[in-house]
Amino acid sequence: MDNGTHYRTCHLCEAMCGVAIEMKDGRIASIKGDEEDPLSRGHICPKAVALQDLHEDPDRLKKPIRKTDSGWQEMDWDEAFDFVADRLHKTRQDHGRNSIGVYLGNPNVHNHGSLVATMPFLRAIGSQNRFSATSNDQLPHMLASLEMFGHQVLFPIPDIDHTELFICIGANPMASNGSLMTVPDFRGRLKALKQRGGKMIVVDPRRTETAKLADEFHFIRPGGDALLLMAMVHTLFEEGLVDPGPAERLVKDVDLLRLAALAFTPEAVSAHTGIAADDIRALARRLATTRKAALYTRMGTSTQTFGGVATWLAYCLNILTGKLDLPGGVLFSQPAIDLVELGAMSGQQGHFGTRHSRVKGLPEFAGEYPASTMADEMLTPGEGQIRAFVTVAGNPVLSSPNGRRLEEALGGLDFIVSVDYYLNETTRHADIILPPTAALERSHYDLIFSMFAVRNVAKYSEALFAASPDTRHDWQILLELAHRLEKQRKGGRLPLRTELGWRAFKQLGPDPILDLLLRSGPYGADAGRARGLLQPAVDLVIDLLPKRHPLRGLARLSPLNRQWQELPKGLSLNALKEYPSGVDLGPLRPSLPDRLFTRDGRINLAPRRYLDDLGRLHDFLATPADTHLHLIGRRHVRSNNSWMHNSQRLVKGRDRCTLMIHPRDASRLGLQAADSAAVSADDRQIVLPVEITEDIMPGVVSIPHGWGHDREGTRQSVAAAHAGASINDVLSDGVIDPLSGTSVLNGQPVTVKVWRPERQRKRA
Ligand SMILES: Nc1nc2c(c(=O)[nH]1)N[C@H]1C(S)=C(S)[C@@H](COP(=O)(O)OP(=O)(O)OC[C@H]3O[C@@H](n4cnc5c(=O)[nH]c(N)nc54)[C@H](O)[C@@H]3O)O[C@H]1N2
Ligand SMILES: Nc1nc2c(c(=O)[nH]1)N[C@H]1C(S)=C(S)[C@@H](COP(=O)(O)OP(=O)(O)OC[C@H]3O[C@@H](n4cnc5c(=O)[nH]c(N)nc54)[C@H](O)[C@@H]3O)O[C@H]1N2
Ligand code: SF4
Ligand SMILES: [Mo]
Repeated sequence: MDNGTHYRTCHLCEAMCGVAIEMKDGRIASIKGDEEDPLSRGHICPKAVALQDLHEDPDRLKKPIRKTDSGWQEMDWDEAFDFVADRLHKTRQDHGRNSIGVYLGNPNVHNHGSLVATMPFLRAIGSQNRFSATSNDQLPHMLASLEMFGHQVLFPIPDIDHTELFICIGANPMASNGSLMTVPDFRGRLKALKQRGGKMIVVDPRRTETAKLADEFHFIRPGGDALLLMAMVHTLFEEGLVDPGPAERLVKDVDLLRLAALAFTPEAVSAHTGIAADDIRALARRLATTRKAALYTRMGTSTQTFGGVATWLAYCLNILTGKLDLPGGVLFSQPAIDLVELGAMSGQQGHFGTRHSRVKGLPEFAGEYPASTMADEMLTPGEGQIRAFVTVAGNPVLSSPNGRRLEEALGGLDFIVSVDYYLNETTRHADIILPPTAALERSHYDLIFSMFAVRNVAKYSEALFAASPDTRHDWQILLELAHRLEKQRKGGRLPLRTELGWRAFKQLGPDPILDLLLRSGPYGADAGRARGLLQPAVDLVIDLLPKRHPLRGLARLSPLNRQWQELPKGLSLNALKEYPSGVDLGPLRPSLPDRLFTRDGRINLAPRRYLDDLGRLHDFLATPADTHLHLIGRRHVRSNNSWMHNSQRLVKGRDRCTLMIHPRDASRLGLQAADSAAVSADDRQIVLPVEITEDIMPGVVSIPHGWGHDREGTRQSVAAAHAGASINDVLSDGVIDPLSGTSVLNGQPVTVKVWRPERQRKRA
């Protein structure tokens, strides 16, 4: 496009903001919020400019590069694909299929092409040694959804636009713009909430940007959430405040939950949480007695020692107080492409613990092992040891705990290929890097985040720039590798039908699939006259067939499902192209009991796994609170995980990679404002500037993740000049939530000391 305005969705975080990109003479002249976007209504954050910076970044790779004795050398695509397929195939032949490890990073879920191509790619690799950012992130939410609602991606979304009480625990939407709650312009939505008389309560070990806007704020000791939430459940039962409302007839095992919470009185948990018993009781009462209320938890409660139990209890609290399926409470979304129903139709509701990792015996979730055990699987010899590794859009060296150990493990592998457009802390270990096209060179549809949005919307963005012929999209790279690997596996030739299938897939790409899914989805074409004939048949199928029958799934998904008949109709890819700012599909609305996927059609309030983990919670309560400093993470609105520090406009200004510490702790340790501190645990240590602030709870220190760009041999010049230190170089990969396998990224104990470079050097 030469001149004019291009509308699209920003893909950088989960918020799905609409952007209006002004083009002049083939270049981006400005990036602004799109006022017409039905969800973001003109909001963008400072990161939106990075869309341009990423596109124009001279460090961004455009051609495959291969590591040689004389440095990195560019390679042709065809040659590169053959090279990778040969090496992976050889590893598979020599050491078995599980000898290939795969790590999928976060940007994959912001990329519909990758999502469509990942499945065939993983199938072609055929290894059980799969990992992703999930186990450093939202796994406990997926597990709770699977155990309670029968589907791993069916999340209750806070109806922030209609609620009157928003309780936010372990999340900082003012910085993150929401997670498992796509909520662009959180500030504006909060303002509207307050204008209608609503309130926000925040619980966090740090007085965050969100906490500063709260009507009520409580510091909580890291890892204390399960106890806090248990005591709230206890209070509800004790004071007769349990009333599941819309979900009344669906919930089961309420009594088991009551018994489980018996010992956890607010008084008993007060010391371990740092919250007064009266405040805990008041919190439970507020939730119960405010009709339209939503309790929301995120990273701080999921990536910690009791991540599994805490997330489950948060779901329980919403259900016990009648907030589930209530407008203004928490509801399931109804996206235009319903991956929940599509997953269920193909038997992909999810699974957990069907097999266990080789070295530590940790449970798989959704076919993946915990990222914390990746290095174990590379370093421990034996049958099934990882010898070759594939990373796709991931930077686990900075994003997984104990990054240095992971680097050591990567260094010992036979072969690594990375699909990534940066030569960074992880990909520098690769033998070959396959860079995809830039985001603005591909079309965009949010398959995942549309499911988490606080309003149902659909939007398709066409590519802004044409991809040059000598580049490949992520989906093309993945499909090409998959095709070649499959061919190799079959001895060099595929049966004609399979071969033609691959070719057609590679020719078409993901967009025709989008079109098909949109048309056949709940907002798809109006059945018109066909309805008269087909409706009775569809009704019959839905009524008569067993809950999990694929035909029933198909019927439910179709525009002919009566439940969705009042929905707007007529979506298709072409229809969406007519509305470049997106289409509003209305607010979240009740969907129970139809949207449950449990076998008995009920909500399981007390799944066995969680009850089994309560012994550990009792033990924790019985042990006196320890006196260590506890390390937590943090996010900043101008940063995004590990990969946006190469934009000068985003990193400029004051150093943000600091150790936040309370004045009381600082003075005890002799730390002053201009000092650097050494933060350590076992033999791991990093050094970074201190930031003394009363905004952090005494006994707690905070470091953001995604920094540590001072490693040798990377090619991100701006990031290297703003290196910071990686919190994951201190965090242990041996500490996980044993229930779910999630990494403990918040609440690990650390030692902090003043760092005096001169003296240290002399001594050394
Ligand atoms: N201590 C601590 N650790 C954390 C967290 C924390 O809060 N504290 N947060 C965790 C969370 S929530 C997450 S999601 C993870 C993220 O962990 P990862 O997904 O492993 O890491 P990212 O930093 O998102 O790195 C993304 C990589 O993808 C590349 N990339 C970007 N866009 C594309 C694309 O379109 N295609 C391809 N092929 N590559 C692309 C980037 O260059 C970069 O290398 O980090 C986790 N780690
Ligand atoms: N600007 C920006 N936005 C982002 C990202 C980013 O890196 N930068 N990353 C994106 C990604 S991948 C994700 S997953 C989301 C995450 O979205 P959020 O979950 O909202 O992000 P965080 O800022 O990590 O919020 C976690 C909060 O938990 C607190 N906390 C730490 N330990 C505990 C604890 O034990 N208990 C309690 N109650 N709280 C605790 C922390 O102080 C912090 O305020 O953000 C997304 N959006
Ligand atoms: S909040 Fe910022 S990074 Fe996230 S989608 Fe909106 S503009 Fe993009
Ligand atoms: Mo994340």
